[in-house]
Amino acid sequence: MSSESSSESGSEPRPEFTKTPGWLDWYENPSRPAFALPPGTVDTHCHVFGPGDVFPFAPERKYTPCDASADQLFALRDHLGVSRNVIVQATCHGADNSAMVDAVRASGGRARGIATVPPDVTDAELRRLHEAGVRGVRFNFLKRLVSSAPKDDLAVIARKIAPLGWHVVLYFEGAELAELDTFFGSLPTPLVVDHLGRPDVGKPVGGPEFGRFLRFVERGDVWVKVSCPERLTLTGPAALDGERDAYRDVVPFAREVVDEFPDSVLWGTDWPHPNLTDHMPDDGLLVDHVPHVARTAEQRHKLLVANPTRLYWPGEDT
Ligand code: 0GY
Repeated sequence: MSSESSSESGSEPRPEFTKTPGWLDWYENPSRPAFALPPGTVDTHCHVFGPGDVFPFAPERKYTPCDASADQLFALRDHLGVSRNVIVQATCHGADNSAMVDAVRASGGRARGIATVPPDVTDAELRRLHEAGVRGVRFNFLKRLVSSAPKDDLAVIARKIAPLGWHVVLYFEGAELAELDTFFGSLPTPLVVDHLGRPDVGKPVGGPEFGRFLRFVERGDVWVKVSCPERLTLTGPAALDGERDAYRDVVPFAREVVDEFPDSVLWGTDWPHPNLTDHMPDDGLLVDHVPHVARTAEQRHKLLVANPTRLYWPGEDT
């Protein structure tokens, strides 16, 4: 899938990585969005990759990405008009949180982090991560990203992080919820679901699969990221008549969640968009997707500012 070698250009040998064949790099010159994000907007789902020669990718990774550094993330943040980020540990870094923590620290208080930790993580390590700005851990159930996700181990991790006031970020496919639901219900922390719970947008929004997801959210203490239309879409990014309303097939699913649970939704870019295979989104277009799914100013304020601030910077006025 990918190769790794070392170069000895300096005194220290530094690893060099070869990207997974077919890898799509992030979009270099995103358009300026037509929609102005409100001040205080938080991008609650983004990643950093390496750079690989500074923060090597994990031996157990399932893909080798292009580099996507903290400085490049912060440049995008400023270009889009985002105020703050939540940087989610990417699976290509395994449980070595160094790149993510370095980025959170480099943000000068303008980022929080979501870590990956093993079940034997020590309280001292969790305290170190908390002090750096980490506020949650991610449990990933996608087999193409992680080899296994043993529930017993995850339950141990959840019990360890609960006293810190952290939450668990869940990444699963919509069809898997039936099997995972009971386990999720047993976790002692708030839950944050990635990418609308990854519905199959080819199925009806009023159908049983998405209905199950909505009932799961309804139980409470569950937040939903209204993110990744570019990953969920079946019809692609085509906008009609030059309008900037791409990813139309995802809109009914996102609207349903925003309308039903306006106080529990979060927004994120998913930059640098790992593992996309057919197109790389223009991040400016992703911002312009927002008013199509959150149709009132009040919904947008909650989605972009008030809700993520409550979760990641509690106590701050919005
Ligand atoms: C995906 C999506 C993601 C991958 C990762 O950690 C990761 O590798 O997060 C994403 O950004 O949510 O389906 O590959």
